[in-house]
Amino acid sequence: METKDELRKRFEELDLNKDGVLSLEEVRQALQDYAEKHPDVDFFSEGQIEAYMAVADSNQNGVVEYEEFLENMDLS
Ligand SMILES: [Ca+2]
Ligand SMILES: [Ca+2]
Repeated sequence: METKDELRKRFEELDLNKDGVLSLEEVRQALQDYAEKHPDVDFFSEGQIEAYMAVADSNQNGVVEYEEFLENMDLS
């Protein structure tokens, strides 16, 4: 179980342009990194990335806020 500090750090690493939210492009990058680190995952198709984004972005404003990241993104 990660601590909140670690999750915050993870979020900031994923937030490449440091605007405080994760765009589709940043989520795509995060999923590609995840796939690289997990041999059982080949890659994420564009459809999978969009589906993931749709789940993570629960208020549907097109970006993933930190609160949504905490609730929905269990990348580790
Ligand atoms: Ca960002
Ligand atoms: Ca959102």
